Amino acid sequence: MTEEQKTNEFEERIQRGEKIEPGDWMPEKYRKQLIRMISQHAHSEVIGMLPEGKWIPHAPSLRRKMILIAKVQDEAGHGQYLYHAAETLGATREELYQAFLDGRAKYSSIFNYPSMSWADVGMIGWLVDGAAIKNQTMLAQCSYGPYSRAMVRICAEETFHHKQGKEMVLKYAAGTPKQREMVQDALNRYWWPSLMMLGPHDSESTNTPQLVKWGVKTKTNDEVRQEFIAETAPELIASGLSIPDPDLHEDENGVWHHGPIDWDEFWNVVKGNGPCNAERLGMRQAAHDNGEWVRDALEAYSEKKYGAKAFV
Ligand code: BYC
Repeated sequence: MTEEQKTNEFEERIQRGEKIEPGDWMPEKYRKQLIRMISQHAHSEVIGMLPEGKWIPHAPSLRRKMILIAKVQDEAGHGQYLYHAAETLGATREELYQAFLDGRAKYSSIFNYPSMSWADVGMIGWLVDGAAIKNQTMLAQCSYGPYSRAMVRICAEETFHHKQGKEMVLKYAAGTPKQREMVQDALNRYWWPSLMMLGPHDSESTNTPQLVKWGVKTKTNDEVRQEFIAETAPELIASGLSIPDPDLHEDENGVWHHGPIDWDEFWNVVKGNGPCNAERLGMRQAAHDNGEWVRDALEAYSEKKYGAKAFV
């Protein structure tokens, strides 16, 4: 079959709703797009442990500490499933991770904002995990089998993360004046970056048309953002907190409208100039360097015992 015939057959499979599996023929662009997206997603999960992980020693109770440790551990697990999914496309973990450490690969903009108080932990759970679930529920329908299956499990776990965040914020919103002030401040800082994390406006989203055509995404960035606002805004308003957007309102048809998003800020963060880009990558690099002896020891053990390289 010619390349064109193979591509037609591939696209017909996608239109029939079939999953594409690792050994199947796929256009090179499809493979590259998936490696890009899945590895960026994996890096986001790994770097996403930092803003919340920082607060583990400061948790106000053992219950909150246990929940937060479990959440952060889940993010490490998500990174692992996702690196595995990317490996099924022929990429190696080492090359993907190196691109991340070198700053050549992107990761989610949201993790380049600081977590400045304990209330941020709750707000990240409600807003960041909430936005992530909206995007990832869509990706669970993705045409690539391993990614879509990873998303089903990840979404189940993210749902717990989302609920713990909402529970925390609602409690503090109804708590002491200081607690209320802390969650309001967290909302003021995290609202806009949470809208931005769902990707640029559709007119700037260069990858969406191809990804939608190949069933990787089933919705555009703006569609997912709209769903997120429609679900989250009424609940936040009901909690008595104030969303930092004077233009935000629901029209008579139940459609939510928001004020202008500062896309200059978004692109600045994506380009590496956000408030925490350097700190986050520096911490990942240090953790990677500190773990070198573990990787070396595993490799030496595996070489000796099995005569083969261990994948760590
Ligand atoms: N940050 O054409 P577009 C989590 C880039 S982690 C940085 O719309 P696409 C969690 C984009 O890569 C959640 N860069 O892209 C973890 C592209 O540049 P390249 C992370 C961004 O791929 C711990 C360019 O802008 N979720 O849940 O169609 C604790 C043009 O964009 C961002 C995922 O990674 C951004 N926010 O759509 C708590 C999900 N947005 O690569 C929670 C998987 C865009 O062409 N990824 N860019 O040089 C996706 O669904 C899609 O990649 C996106 C962007 C919707 C994010």
